[in-house]
Amino acid sequence: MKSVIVGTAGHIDHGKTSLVKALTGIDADRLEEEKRRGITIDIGFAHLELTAPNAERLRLGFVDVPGHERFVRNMLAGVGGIDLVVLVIAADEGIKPQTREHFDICRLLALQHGITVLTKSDAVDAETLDVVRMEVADFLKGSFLDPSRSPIIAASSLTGAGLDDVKKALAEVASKAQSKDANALARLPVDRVFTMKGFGTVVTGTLVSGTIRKEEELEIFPSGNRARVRGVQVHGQASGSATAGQRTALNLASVPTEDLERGVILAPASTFHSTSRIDVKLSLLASAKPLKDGARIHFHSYTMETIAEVRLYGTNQLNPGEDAFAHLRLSSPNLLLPGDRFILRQFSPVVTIGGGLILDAASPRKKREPDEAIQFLQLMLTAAPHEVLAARVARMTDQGLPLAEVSAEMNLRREQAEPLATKASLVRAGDTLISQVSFAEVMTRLTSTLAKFHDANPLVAGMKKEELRERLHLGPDVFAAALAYAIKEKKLALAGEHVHLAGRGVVMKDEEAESKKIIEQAFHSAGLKVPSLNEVLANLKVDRPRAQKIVTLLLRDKVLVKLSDELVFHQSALANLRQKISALKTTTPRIDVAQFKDMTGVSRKYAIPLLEYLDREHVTRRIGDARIIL
Ligand SMILES: Nc1nc2c(ncn2[C@@H]2O[C@H](COP(=O)(O)OP(=O)(O)OP(=O)(O)O)[C@@H](O)[C@H]2O)c(=O)[nH]1
Ligand SMILES: [Mg+2]
Repeated sequence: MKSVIVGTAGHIDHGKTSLVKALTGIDADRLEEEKRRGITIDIGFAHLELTAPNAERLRLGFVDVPGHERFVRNMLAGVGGIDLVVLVIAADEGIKPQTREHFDICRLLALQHGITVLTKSDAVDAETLDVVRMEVADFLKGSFLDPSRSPIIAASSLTGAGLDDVKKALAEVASKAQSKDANALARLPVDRVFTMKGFGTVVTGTLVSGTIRKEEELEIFPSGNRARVRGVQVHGQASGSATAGQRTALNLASVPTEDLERGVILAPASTFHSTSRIDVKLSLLASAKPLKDGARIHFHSYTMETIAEVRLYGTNQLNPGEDAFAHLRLSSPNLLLPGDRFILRQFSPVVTIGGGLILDAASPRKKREPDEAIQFLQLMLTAAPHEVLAARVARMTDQGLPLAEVSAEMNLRREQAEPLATKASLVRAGDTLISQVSFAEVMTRLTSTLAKFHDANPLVAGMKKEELRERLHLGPDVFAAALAYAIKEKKLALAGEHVHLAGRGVVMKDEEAESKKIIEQAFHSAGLKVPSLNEVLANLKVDRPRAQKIVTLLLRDKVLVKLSDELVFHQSALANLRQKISALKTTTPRIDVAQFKDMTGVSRKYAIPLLEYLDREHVTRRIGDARIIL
């Protein structure tokens, strides 16, 4: 059965709630104060099943809104998720201020379907009804409710006249209206929160996309806290799941109620991010005052509202009836996505002045030239999805865009994002997408960084992988892909953990590697009583120049430490010495050369350079012929 959400709209007292009741039998005015005052204050709900002309069964969920000018913000909380509108105009009053304001809101939300009902037809004569009908037809001309494509029906909730025509027309438009996408990622903007005895926390809302199942874990925006769905109700009936286009109630487990209020949004956990910076296409109503750059306004989207600051791109002022690209900075963040519609109301006095379409909810922090921003947003507005993806990936340059972020930015499932990435000819670096241009730049930087390194370090095998990645400021995915590609292309090669340019770097042959081990071992086991370097080198399999090269490498890597031309120590021997001398501090704070010789067993020839080394290392300080231990 197709589920469609129908909203009412129209001036106060024009008969919206009465019409909903006459059609559905349900009184949508649920508050005691509403019943007492005879007006609607907050949104109310009802439902009706109908059969479409093509015999399709339809379930209409009604959201009845208040007409009072002071409750437009409640009207906005209800109208965000509707698929079609019933514009209600009382035949005895005609078009009034909130007829216009509600209708403006419907147009700004880009509603495509609806009908117009002239209520209280019993209260006027046929002639008056004709005049009102003409006035209304004129008012609707050129809009989505233009009389040529959408009926204007006179009806009376009191006598029942015209109600069948209203139902018939509703069934017809409802069957034409496009269903919300039940396969998309779920979003439930919450319009009511209450606790039920023995039941716990319940939230309700119009499920604007996707499907929510019992036992699912949802994330609450903007708090980021999690909630488990303990139960689902659709139009008051328990159900295993709710699908897009249904009035939905969820019984939530493990949620602090202070986390929940009208305006929060529930969505699958770990999928989206809250944002307070959005780029939009904004339209100013012809009836509004000019909107200046930097103006503060009230921002409404779905059930949320907040204050926002408008930054116009490329202009200082937007004139009535005009459009512009703009950046909105919201005073409280929430989950908003490209394609979402919003309404702007003047800061004070509070009247509806415009609205628009969100194009980018992942707007970069870094300052851009207005032209650059405008060009990007124009593309977001008009380009095909794979081009939009390409532009979003390109702006991330060499950082690339992880697939998880594609989901968050574009409101796509991974299965939808992957084919787009292929179509956009993007480079796939693990789970990250990067443009071909950026990837080529990474390759250039990779080889030039290594070339520089080799020039500066002719005797080193190459750069450590991690060091190279950090030097290039790359994420792990992009770095790994670039490295793998460069190796495949034989531009680079790996030697253990070291990366070097093909044909560069120091490559040890077997006997060299063995000699290196022998040298290291000789010095390591000698401790402080080191052999002469000549002696060690003479016993190696490799020739003298190559042996010298190996020693240079060991010195560079700080495995060996040179204290004078003839004296070379293993770093571990020196470390031991430093430790041993430091440990003496409490018992023998002062030592002379003789004591040092006794203690270490080295000759004077070794003792002096070693003590000078300790002075340099700030382990000791020379005073006359003695040393104090620091
Ligand atoms: N004669 C006549 N009176 C009607 C009709 N429909 C509604 N009324 C009366 O008009 C008044 C307002 O009706 P509501 O249905 O509450 O109007 P509303 O548009 O819901 O008002 P708000 O929600 O406050 O904006 C009530 O006193 C109704 O009895 C009708 O078809 N004929
Ligand atoms: Mg009402």
